Amino acid sequence: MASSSDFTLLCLENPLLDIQAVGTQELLDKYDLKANDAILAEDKHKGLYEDLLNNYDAKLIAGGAAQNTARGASYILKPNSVVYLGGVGDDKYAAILKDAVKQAGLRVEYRVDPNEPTGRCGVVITGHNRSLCTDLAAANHYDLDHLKSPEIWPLVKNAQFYYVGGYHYTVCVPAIMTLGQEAADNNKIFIVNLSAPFIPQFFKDPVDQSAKFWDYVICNESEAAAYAESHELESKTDIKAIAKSIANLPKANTSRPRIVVVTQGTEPTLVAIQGSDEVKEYPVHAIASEDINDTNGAGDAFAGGFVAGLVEGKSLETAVDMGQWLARLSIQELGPSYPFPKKTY
Ligand code: 26A
Repeated sequence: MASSSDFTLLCLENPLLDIQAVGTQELLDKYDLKANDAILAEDKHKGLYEDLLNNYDAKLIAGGAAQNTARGASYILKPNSVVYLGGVGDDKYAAILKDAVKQAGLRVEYRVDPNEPTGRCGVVITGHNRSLCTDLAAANHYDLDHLKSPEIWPLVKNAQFYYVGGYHYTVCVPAIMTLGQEAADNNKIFIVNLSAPFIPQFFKDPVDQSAKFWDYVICNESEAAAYAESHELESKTDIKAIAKSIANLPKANTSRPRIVVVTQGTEPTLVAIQGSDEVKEYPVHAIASEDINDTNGAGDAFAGGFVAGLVEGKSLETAVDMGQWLARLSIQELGPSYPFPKKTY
């Protein structure tokens, strides 16, 4: 039986199936992809998925950035802690996703679209880089009706932490605003991940509209730089200064300061706190290059560990360390996955 303290973390974004293979520069060139990037598929990319499956021995792996984070948080937290929302189709790809999340103990409440297939992300691995190319399909049809439905809204009301993947800014801004408002009105925690440079770059208006609700912002150095660029901040390269600027944006719930966490690959993770001049640095746990399987989902895993730390009421320092611990585990696995049998922090 679920109790009211269950499902305290509610996550929202785009459930996707990753079609992942080790590729070549030639493959990247063929589809005009950068080695390390995340984009939405255009017509010229549509052949990528079949190409990966037919010619590159691609594997099908559960993906979707915030779904990876939600699986990561439930990997750490006690059972029945995390619920994830997003849109899928009524097909075999959705069945693969459901199987994968079950293993991690994550509850999913999908909006099932009868007319659209489940979204796919083509993942081309070259060395330690990953190029992500997403065809959102059913994930693009997530809507406020689902969030506010009699089955889902009680889960929203019950949760104390909301985690929104930034990729959802391309899908359903009203759902993001509704969760943000709900958090601000009830002193709950609203966490956003900026997800990819194109989000603060091309979705600037909805990003800015919801910024007042952000209690925690998680991003990496290139997303921070893209934010600085599109917002014409004074420094476009000083990541500490950018983190401080985001931390000091106006905030709806003034009872706690905003916290901005910037990961920088193997460089130290930065933490800026609203109203504070100091930006703290936390070194990452080093990992031997030969132990890296691939970096697909490393940032999502960091977020999963970090958010699990917040839910468990850990200190900021411990939460960052939990993020780095989970990221380290995930990059040793194939795609955005975690080792089983489970390891404990
Ligand atoms: C809207 N877009 C582009 C996306 C994504 C996405 N998840 C949600 N929306 N593009 C890539 N991903 C996911 O990111 C993970 C790695 O961080 C991939 O599915 C992959 O699992």
